[in-house]
Amino acid sequence: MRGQNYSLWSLLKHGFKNHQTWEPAWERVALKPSYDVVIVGGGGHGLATAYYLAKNHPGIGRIAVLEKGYLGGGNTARNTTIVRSNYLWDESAAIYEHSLKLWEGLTEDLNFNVMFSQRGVFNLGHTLQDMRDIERRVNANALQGVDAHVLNAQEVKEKIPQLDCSRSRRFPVLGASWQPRAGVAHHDAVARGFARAASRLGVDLIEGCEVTGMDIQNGQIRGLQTNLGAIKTERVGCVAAGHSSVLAKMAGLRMPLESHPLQAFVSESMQRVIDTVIMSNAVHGYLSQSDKGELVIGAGIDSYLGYGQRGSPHVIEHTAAAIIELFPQFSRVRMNRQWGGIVDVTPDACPIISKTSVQGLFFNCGWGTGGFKATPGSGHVFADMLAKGEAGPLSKAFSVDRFHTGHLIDEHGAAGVAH
Ligand code: FAD
Ligand code: PYC
Repeated sequence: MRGQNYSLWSLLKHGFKNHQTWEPAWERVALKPSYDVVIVGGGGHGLATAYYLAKNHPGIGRIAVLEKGYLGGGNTARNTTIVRSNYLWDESAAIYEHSLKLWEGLTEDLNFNVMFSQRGVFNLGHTLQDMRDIERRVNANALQGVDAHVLNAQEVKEKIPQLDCSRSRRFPVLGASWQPRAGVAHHDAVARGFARAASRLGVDLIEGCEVTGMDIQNGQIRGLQTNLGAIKTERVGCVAAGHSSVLAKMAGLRMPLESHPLQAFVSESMQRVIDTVIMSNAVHGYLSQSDKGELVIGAGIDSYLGYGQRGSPHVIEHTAAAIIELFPQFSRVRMNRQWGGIVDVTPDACPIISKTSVQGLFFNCGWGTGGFKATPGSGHVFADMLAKGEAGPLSKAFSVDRFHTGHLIDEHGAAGVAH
């Protein structure tokens, strides 16, 4: 939209012209018979991978992103946009902090406003054990160079006056961890920004293109079958979130993943009442307020496995109860919309960024309930892996081999309420 005039008159003029004079954000191209690198999955991570691959590795050749639906229409369109890096273990804090640093310059880098708002994230503690876990994590963050603080109940109340901090609550607020540089970004803007920038660097973005099979000969990937025809390629990066195990099966691989529904919902629009992000593992809910004024609310995964992008009503009921426990006044707010995504959860709540036993076939998956915050960092390190064929310093701990060697990175605590 560079150079567009945003006056009301201009908006009306373009509206009546049915946007015909608008420059498309990315080029629509036909699928070619062969590519040097193919990325399967056109969510935020796949698009970021394509962008950094084209930008940082210009000699890599022709790149395509194949998306079975529309770009950014999976979990990218469905998540609640929380961005933070306050994880417990060095390996995960490092990759999420790398991502947070990229978020801080992303709007300028893409020349597209991704609406990154560093409004801070609070993780509330309601028991002595919660507070000990918070102190441990914040101390770890201090050593890792991640900005995080322990606040007591009074300090929390000063920063979030609407929060019910009375001692008589069933789960009284004893304190919180607070990451001031954390916040939210706009999910659609992120996908569109990466898509536009990747397209301008010559990446083919193919929507409505479902990968249905893999052509593997002598342990090397040679091509892909799709609903739009077969293509030849010797390097494939699968970034398909909730469908990663389906793709792995096409290659005869078994990934340690479970696909679960994860739901969220929003209220009617209101004046600004919440200017930060609040999460509570104990009462089990989280919320922020969107720029439109809606309360954006979520909690945990539905416990059953499935590929349906919807969830069960009892999860919504428990989530609403948790939010009312924290903010009794919101019991009077009407809820507007509910939806679900499909998230791919690993046993240690950490991602898999890995080569596989098939030469040329790589997976970036298992971000579970927390991958939106990783979008730029994940794309950046995965592009590097696809270009060099090997893990780099930030991705090497996330090899799928850790489930054989036992070098797990248990982030169930910091992965938080949604896990
Ligand atoms: P997706 O956007 O799902 O992209 C994967 C793409 O692969 C999809 O578009 C899909 O259509 C495509 N695909 C699948 N199979 C094929 C195939 N065979 N051929 C071609 N294409 C294929 N994370 C946070 O950090 N903060 C949050 O606040 C947060 N909230 C969440 C709330 C909800 C309700 C949900 C559902 C998720 C949330 N997440 C959050 C998690 C986050 O959304 C995901 O971890 C992240 O979006 C996954 O990466 P992705 O964006 O590339 O996935
Ligand atoms: O990872 O911070 C997170 C998160 C919040 C809600 C869903 N995921």
